[in-house]
Amino acid sequence: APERENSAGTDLASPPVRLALEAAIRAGRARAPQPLPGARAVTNPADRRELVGWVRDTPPEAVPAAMARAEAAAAGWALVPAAERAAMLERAAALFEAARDTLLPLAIREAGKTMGNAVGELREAVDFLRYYAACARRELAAHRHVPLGPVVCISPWNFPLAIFTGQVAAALAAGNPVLAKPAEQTSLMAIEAVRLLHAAGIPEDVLQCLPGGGETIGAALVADARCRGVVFTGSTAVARSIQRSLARRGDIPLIAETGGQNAMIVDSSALAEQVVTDVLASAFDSAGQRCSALRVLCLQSDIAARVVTMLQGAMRELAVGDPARIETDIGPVIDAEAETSLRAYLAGQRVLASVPLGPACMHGSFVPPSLIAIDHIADLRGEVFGPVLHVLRFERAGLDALVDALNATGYGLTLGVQSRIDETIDAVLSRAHVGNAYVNRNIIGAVVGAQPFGGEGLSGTGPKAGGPLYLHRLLRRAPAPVLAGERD
Ligand code: TXE
Repeated sequence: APERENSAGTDLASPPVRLALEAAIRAGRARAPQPLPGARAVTNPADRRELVGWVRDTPPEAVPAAMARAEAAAAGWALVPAAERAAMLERAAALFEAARDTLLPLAIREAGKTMGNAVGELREAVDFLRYYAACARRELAAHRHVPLGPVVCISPWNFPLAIFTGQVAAALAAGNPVLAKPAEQTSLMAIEAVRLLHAAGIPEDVLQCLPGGGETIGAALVADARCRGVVFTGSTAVARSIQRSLARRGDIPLIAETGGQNAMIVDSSALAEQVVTDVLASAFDSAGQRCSALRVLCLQSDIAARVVTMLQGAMRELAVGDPARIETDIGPVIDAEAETSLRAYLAGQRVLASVPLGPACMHGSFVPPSLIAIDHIADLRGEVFGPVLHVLRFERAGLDALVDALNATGYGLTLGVQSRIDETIDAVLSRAHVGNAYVNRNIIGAVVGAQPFGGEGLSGTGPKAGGPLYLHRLLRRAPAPVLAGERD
């Protein structure tokens, strides 16, 4: 895959940027946010005593009025030329870049992102804005396309800026009014992003942000008869419930991106040092809270003991702690609930390695990055959304059966292969059912425009985000044409 361009103009390695970021975080900490009446407090997952801000959730009775506003704005927005809509998104991209001293500290303090991850988030959000703007200019400007109408965008907390912005930008570029329901844990980031999109010229009725609960506000938005399309990223269970809700109302398109049971298959020809570097990044970056993250490392028996020993050594060097410090490799998980459920999961396992947590982790939602031994793919139960990596041994003769077992989990998001034998790589790739495969590298990359991202089966519906087909799912499809004479 091509390397991502430094699109947000932010080079974290440069000392001025790092100093400015640290100063912005300090300033944010020093300013005690004013409590809003009827609002809930948002605290920093790295230190739950630190107040980051206040969010006023949408009352459920406000949903029909918001839908009515969106519906009333639909015709006018559809008539705005695609090139003008694109220009607004491009202006928003520039505003996002200019707001980095607000957005990066929020990603760190509200979502627990490390500095590097926060920068990556901002870059990806900006890339999505420019990419869908370019698609609209290229594909929608010359011909008339009919948008769907009000589109509901429901996003998760793990990429609170990138996924949120990507969903919204695509739906707007296609000419739809948007009702965006961000994850409860990361509403401040979404509110800030929407403020910038409005400042770029998107009318307030065309883009509304409705923070609040999933089962209350999210479900009510989806169930409203005026909702003409849904874009969702999150758990498979919620995606299913949305699908059921929409099924009662005919042909309402749903784009769902959900989780994965992602594996890396390493044969005995692989370069062990490369494997260790790639495994650490793929499994533990973002504290494992990526739908693409590596969950199960499959090692050919001949090489297994050596790689596990090397991983144990490398894990001792990982710095887990305050994500606002540049030297931190791994920050907290999103909240106390996630910490409790991950710790409960770890309690019953055969732990091969566990990174000890220092005093910096005392008041936050931290989980020790851990390596767990399993014997069979079928031992994996559901998606473990945190810094937990399972390790499994296989024999060369069992390679096809291993890939079949991975396919049988029903998920099909990412897969890595590490080998210096082309036949092995081809054998795995031609058998596996996955959306994105990575050969002799880490599996955390998705590059807007260059390497579109999305899975199969339980992992999502397609089309891939950041890819050429995405906008088309957000347009009304003409009924399938019937040739004269073919009717009964
Ligand atoms: O996701 P949810 P959560 C997976 C991962 C994780 C699990 C739970 O497995 O452990 O999801 O995370 C809204 N109708 N991923 O709880 O619950 C909700 O408010 C309509 C994978 O955050 O699916 C939020 O805005 N909306 C992943 C969004 O759905 C509803 C990223 C996602 O919440 C709703 C994050 C309902 N009935 C989690 N219930 C990835 N693929 O990257 C909830 N919501």
